[in-house]
Amino acid sequence: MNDKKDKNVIKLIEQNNQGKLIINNEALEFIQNLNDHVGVIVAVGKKRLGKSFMLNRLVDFDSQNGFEISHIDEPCTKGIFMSTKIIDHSNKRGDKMKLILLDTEGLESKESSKEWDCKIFVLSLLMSSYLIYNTNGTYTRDDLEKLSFVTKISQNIRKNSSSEMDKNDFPELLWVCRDYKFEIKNDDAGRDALKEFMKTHFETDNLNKTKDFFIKSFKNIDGFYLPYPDLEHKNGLSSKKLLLGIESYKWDDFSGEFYDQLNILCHKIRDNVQIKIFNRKKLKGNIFSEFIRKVVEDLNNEKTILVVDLVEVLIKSDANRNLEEIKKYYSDKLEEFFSKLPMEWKLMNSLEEKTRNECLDELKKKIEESYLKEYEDLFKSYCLNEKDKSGIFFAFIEKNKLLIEKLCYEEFQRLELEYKARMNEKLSNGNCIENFECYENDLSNNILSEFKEKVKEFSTNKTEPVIEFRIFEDKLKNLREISDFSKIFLEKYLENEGIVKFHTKLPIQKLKFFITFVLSVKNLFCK
Ligand SMILES: Nc1nc2c(ncn2[C@@H]2O[C@H](COP(=O)(O)OP(=O)(O)OP(=O)(O)O)[C@@H](O)[C@H]2O)c(=O)[nH]1
Ligand SMILES: [Mg+2]
Repeated sequence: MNDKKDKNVIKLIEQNNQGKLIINNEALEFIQNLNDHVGVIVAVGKKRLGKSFMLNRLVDFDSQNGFEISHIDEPCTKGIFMSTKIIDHSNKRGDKMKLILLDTEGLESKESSKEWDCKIFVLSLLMSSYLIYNTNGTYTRDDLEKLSFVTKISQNIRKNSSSEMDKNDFPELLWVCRDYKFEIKNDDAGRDALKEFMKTHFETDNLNKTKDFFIKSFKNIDGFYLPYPDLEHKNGLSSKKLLLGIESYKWDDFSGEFYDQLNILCHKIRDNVQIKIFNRKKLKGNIFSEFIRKVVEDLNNEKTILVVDLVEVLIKSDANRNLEEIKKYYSDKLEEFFSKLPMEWKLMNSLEEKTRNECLDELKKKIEESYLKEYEDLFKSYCLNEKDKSGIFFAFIEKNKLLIEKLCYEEFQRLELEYKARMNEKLSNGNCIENFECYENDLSNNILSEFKEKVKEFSTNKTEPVIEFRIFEDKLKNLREISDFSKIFLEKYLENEGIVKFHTKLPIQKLKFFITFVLSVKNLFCK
């Protein structure tokens, strides 16, 4: 089907011998793989009026590699051709999209039926986000009626059995008058004249219904006058010569009013082209390709076209797929970051937050706006479900908490042993009572600060589960505490063991304290 493999274009639609529309799957696959919103510029109108030439200029295709143009009086473009160069584009509002250009077969050629023309026209209206209606001379009733006829047919196209299309589902219209012979006062002259022309036409003929259909069928209506091609060439070739041999010249070689106005026209198109929207959803390549498939199928079967349900289902399944991808990315990143827990809470939180925001940004880029909130919430609850403290990040929080507790417990045990060992050593030296209190204080303070040092990095963020030093301090206090003071036991101990020679100058309370402490510690260590 595609006889132009080396070119920037491919056939998208052709006619079979029963007059049905046939889609080229290779071209559809190309659209399907455009993983981005698409802006679709379609040029439609009478044969032999420079449609292909204008589209080539729009994206700087030279005539060798772009849409085929010819200077003979035979229809050149047959069916619908599509650009296959990936064109990243931003319109004047900053909307980012991949541009698709569709060049259609000229209408009213002697070889084609009215029915075929109608299919091409309706298809152009439905597929485009920016429709260029190409006529010659000036705005005429005849041309307006042809366009109105198509908009009337499009009223048979419904979103689904209960809702009609509205103007948001249709493209913006740019009506270009080629070979305009009169003075063009300014760049807006074509637009102002079109407005005036439409107003008088609909009012004079009392065509309110037609007008309603017409107005409802376009997001916006704009017009442009393009003068007769008075091409100038640096080699001094005449305009006629140039037009006849246009295929062999380069854009840079041209100048003149026509060329300047053509460039202004192209600028206008690039500025205003919008993302293809259907049922208030911005379409991406994969959805748009299915949209085309469905519209073509219904047109071929002469059925009422019901496209919305299909589009909704496709957008939803695309959103689900994107969510799954993002979830996987998030989990993989978390696994990677937290393969070496325990980790400082502050660092752990910031790594998670960074990854989550990165994923949300990606989700925003990928998911249709009207579903964004729903899918953002789904993603957030996958990460952190505040309600029931579930979500994948909570699993890491829990793991970190346990590992930090384990680390602290082990550290505590190690220090406890050390404390006991040093106390034991001190107590076995019989002459310890005089400076016992100082010694014990120093030792426990050292141990406390050693512990703090060890676990400090895991306890920096007070808002998160932190290791409470208090727990350690309490344990240490327990270890040091004199709980069961017994004078009898004390005396007995002093008599029998005689390892502690108390200092008679010590006040009795302090003395009791030390001795009881010694006993309890000894008890503890002898267990
Ligand atoms: N009169 C006129 N000729 C033009 C204009 N722009 C381009 N041409 C010439 O018109 C001839 C036909 O151009 P195409 O771009 O092939 O026209 P088309 O509308 O795509 O033709 P079909 O594909 O047959 O419908 C070429 O020789 C062009 O150089 C224009 O604004 N006015
Ligand atoms: Mg053409």
